[in-house]
Amino acid sequence: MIIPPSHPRRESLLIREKIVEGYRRGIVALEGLIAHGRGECFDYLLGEKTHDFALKAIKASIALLLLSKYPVISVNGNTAALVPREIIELAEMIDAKIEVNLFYRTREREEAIAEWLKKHGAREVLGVGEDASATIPELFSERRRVSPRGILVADTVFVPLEDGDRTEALKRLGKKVIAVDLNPLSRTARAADITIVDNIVRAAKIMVKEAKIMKNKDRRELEEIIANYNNNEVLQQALKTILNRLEKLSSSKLTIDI
Ligand code: PTJ
Repeated sequence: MIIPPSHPRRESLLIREKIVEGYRRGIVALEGLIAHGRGECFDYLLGEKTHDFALKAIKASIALLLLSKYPVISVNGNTAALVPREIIELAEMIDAKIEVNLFYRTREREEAIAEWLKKHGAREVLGVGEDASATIPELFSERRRVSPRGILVADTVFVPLEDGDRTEALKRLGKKVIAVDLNPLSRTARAADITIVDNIVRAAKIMVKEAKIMKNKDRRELEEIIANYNNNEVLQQALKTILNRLEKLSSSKLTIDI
């Protein structure tokens, strides 16, 4: 679909096209289109920009990933369709494994995602076919199948666009969990150690940039960033931002461009 450069919702429509294209390529699940719509709604409420609370969470995430012994980036259909390059760049920066982990798992989608990531420069993609031979206990969705060289042995798992059950299951296994979720009320957002309330499209770019800068910081500096981080406060700030924005808008004359 051709979206004219002058279209006021161009950015949002281009992102939507990536998701639709991902669906056509067999990367995104049909349900992924619905999940994207929910994300769009929260992004709208947040003013479609990266707020300070998200930046704080991004910095804490990079600090944690750099300090981790075995970080793994868990990739689903939506993430692969939206930010394949950024995921690979980030993995290189922080020396992390990339693993495909799907809620609506099919062999075809696992392979399509791995192939898509490799096309964008990934050298190794875990969690495909027989490689997903281990299971996370107490988890009933197809997300329970993980790679014994990846999520199973990870100390920190970065799970953009996750479902709440698995975040809780990973926490019970003693792992640190970093999530990206535009919905500050979701179970994932509440259960993760660090929640980046931002669109993965914006957040992933900033994560790569921050990783490049923070890679040179010493351990003590990184530990201090984590020690000063409070995820509950970040979620409260996200909700307050939505609240204040709506409060302001509801008491002023509404124009088309909110
Ligand atoms: O590829 P699969 O099979 O693993 O399936 C992936 C989806 C996303 C369909 C699956 O995990 C799912 O159903 O997720 P949920 O429970 O709908 O949660 C997705 C969360 O991501 C929601 O809270 C959305 O608000 C949020 N979200 C959607 N798009 C974005 C987003 N957060 C950040 N950036 C986005 N672009």
